[in-house]
Amino acid sequence: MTTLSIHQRINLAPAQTCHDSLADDPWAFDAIPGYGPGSSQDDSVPGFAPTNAIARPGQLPEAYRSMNDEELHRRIRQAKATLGDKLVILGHFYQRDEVVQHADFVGDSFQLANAALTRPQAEAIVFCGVHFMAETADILSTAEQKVILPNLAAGCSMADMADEDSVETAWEDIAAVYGFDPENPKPDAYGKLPVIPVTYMNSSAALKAFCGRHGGIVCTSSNAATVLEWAFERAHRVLFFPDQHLGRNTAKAMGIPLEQMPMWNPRQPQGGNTAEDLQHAKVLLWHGFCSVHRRFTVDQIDKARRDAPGVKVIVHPECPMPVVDAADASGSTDAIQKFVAASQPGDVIAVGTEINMVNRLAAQYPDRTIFCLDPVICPCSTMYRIHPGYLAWVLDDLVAGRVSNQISVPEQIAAPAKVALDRMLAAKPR
Ligand code: CIZ
Repeated sequence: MTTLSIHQRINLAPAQTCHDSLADDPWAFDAIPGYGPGSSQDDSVPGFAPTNAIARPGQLPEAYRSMNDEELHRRIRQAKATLGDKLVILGHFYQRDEVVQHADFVGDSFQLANAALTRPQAEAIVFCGVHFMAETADILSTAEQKVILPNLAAGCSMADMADEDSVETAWEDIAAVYGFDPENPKPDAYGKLPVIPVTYMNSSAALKAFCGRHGGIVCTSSNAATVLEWAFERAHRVLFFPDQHLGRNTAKAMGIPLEQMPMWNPRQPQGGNTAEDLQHAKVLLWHGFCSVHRRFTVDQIDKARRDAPGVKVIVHPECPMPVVDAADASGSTDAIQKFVAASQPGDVIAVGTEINMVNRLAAQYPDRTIFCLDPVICPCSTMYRIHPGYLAWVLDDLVAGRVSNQISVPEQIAAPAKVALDRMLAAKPR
């Protein structure tokens, strides 16, 4: 009988990809309203709201589409050298390596927005991430700094699952259920509000502003529990959007029973719930999800444990609850990074998050066996839309004194959004 090595068993070099056109350059599909090949390719794109970046087609000049990789990277390096400290390039953990190699900082959305604050002399912040991340960087940066998203079609399907109109409508329905004025909820005799809105960082600036205006707050995947505690000190319940899984996993870990976290479906009366359910509810969960993280399954974890006994499994809290429950640990991208850094040479670690980050960790720690739980290569399709061609183009334009693809959040949205972001910063674990 042939004995397979651990590498053969866990299939470290998966050949299958989730979409044939993954090898295509993004401009092949940029003009089509959709998320492009990758994890969210089957998600439907919502209406053409002004904050919906995906609705805007890519405008990459033809010259950059036909340039070879060597020329693109040469141009990027040259523009960086010319612009010096007037430029800072931010690369998200989920971004492809061809782009990340040029980043001054690599991290999660919030770390990157904060990293930009350490470069006040940078006149241009080029965010190699997705639309909501560039918006947050714009809100937190100075008025003089310009935030650039190299490809305006790089949206986020999860963020798009909660649009401002649906949330406003849901808020009015929720106010009717709990009997409060949606514009001016009042605390009861216990000093608590009926409901507080909490939005995940992965949401449009308009929804962060909604939270700012309605006594609410923003959370990231690394501080969601602290933020929920903050909210429960001030309110009886929380409306959590857009990611149902982060909301459910976090509230469950805090001891809230599942029956007290109904889903709120904005298309159904009372969100699809009975009056009794709603009276007992602690967390009303929006029906959004991340298309990358919902691909992870308990079967994949079982297989990893069979193939690699002793494997440590860590998954992102945007994964469905049974997956988080079956893993050894769960945490944000930063927590995953720290988990791997704290492991020992020889350890085997299966990770449930985006493939670019997992592959980068595997390359960073060659003395450990690090692999993605999902055997199919299926990157975040919206991050994928940032290609070196777009980076070279926006940088060449900067050198020529032009600002292309600027993300500028209007003041009437930025100000209340910052209120909700500042509340998050002020919230401390008990
Ligand atoms: O906030 C981010 O960057 C995302 C998308 C997730 C995380 O866990 O950091």
